[in-house]
Amino acid sequence: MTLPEPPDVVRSAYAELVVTDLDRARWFWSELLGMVVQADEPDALYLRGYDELTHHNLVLRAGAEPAASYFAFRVRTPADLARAEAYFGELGCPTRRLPAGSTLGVGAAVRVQDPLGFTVEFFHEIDRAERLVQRYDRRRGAEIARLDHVNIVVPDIPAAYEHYTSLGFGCSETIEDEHALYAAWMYRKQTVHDVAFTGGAGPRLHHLGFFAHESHQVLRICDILGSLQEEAHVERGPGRHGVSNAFYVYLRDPDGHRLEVYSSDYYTGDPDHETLRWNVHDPRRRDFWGNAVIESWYTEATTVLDLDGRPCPVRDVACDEVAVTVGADGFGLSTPESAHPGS
Ligand code: 4SX
Ligand code: FE2
Ligand code: CA
Repeated sequence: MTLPEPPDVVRSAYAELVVTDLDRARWFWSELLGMVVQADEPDALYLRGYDELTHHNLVLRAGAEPAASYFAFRVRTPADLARAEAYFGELGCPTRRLPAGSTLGVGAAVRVQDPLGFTVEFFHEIDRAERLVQRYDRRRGAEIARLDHVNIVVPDIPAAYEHYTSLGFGCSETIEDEHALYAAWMYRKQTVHDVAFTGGAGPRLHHLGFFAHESHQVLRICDILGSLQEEAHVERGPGRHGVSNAFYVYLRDPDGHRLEVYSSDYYTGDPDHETLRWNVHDPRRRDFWGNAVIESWYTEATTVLDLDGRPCPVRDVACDEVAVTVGADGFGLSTPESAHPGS
């Protein structure tokens, strides 16, 4: 199939999470994590990081069940909205035009249900926000700077890789072996990723990755959670990723939505940037110090909603590498034998 020209995606920009208790969500995301409240409505909060110069990186919307409504990519020009509509229309995906203001602070947008089953928004115009880069006096918690990436759970990693390659994304890193692709990190902005894939029953949202500049900000939010006896919000880490080299911690918000505080990855903007390929048996791939990944990180994720706000049914994993290969990308259970075959 020859597809029309895809929209020119600049970066991952924001996402909307449905939360069941907006006050508790505000406490977690704003008071503890330190995201800035940009706008406050009776049923929604609009939050951004300190470096962000646009209206928001996250919308928290009150609802009956936790879910992820959509995630959004900024596109380079207003004409890219029509490109998004034509491109996804040609793929047979449902598409919807949103008039300016449908999301507070955002201009006209196009929402699609993509071939992987996710509701994805494309927008160009968004209100400017006050520059807080050097308002050190206002910083709290993890001192979140901006949204860095979205990680999605998909049953078919090669299909996700092909889809985002067609959309013009580069691939910075993979986890693979001679038989299969287990995970991939793909970018439009000049960092390791805007989107990455975790294998499992999907479509589901795995996590939102928020950028902090320095590793001490990752440690500080862990210390704060410990002091408040809120340590149950810490799910995985802190640690150093093999993939991306980022210093990280994964937290779960009061509704179980997973977020990552992600700091200090690297530049990928050269045109001949090469993909770094990790073997699935390398114990350093997901934690450079070889710490095991806990099971919930692989299995638990957030329900995603379709264009009409209904939960998307999930499809099970096509080829479960955990079941077929001892020490593969499952539960961090690499054995010495699988890490160094034959030794
Ligand atoms: O667990 S991995 O080291 O593969 C990893 C997970 C690397 C970068 C990420 O952003 C991530 O979520
Ligand atoms: Fe991540
Ligand atoms: Ca824990």
